[in-house]
Amino acid sequence: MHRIRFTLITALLTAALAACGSSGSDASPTGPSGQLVPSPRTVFVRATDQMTFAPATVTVVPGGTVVFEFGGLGHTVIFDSGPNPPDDIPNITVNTSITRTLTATGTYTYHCRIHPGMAGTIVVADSTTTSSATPPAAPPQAPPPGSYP
Ligand SMILES: [Cu+2]
Repeated sequence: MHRIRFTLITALLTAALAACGSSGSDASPTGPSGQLVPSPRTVFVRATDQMTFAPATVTVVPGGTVVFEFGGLGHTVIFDSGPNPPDDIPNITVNTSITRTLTATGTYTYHCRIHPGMAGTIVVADSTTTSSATPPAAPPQAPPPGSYP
């Protein structure tokens, strides 16, 4: 008797795990309420005193410019990847702004040479998809009849 019950539970667990594994395949890159908006021609990235690039990820049109704004704490910008990365800003730079132009569509990553973990991403694309801040709420579900404990 116990043996049959154990087998049944094992079968149910296996089915549940299989369902979990297959549920990730239908994820679409854009949410149902995502909206395409044109990318800006110029974006500003601050190299902050908190050792971050802010915002960490920006999107700009092909041929657009990224303005790196340096404050009182020195930073560098070293490009790591991307289809056609612009020149690095290899020298420790303070209190100025330096512009870089990105021509080729794609994703570019960069980092600061002197601050481990200080990194950012530039996406070069004609448009970007907004992510909806408030996903549509599921309608409240009434309990099935006769489900009182
Ligand atoms: Cu830095």
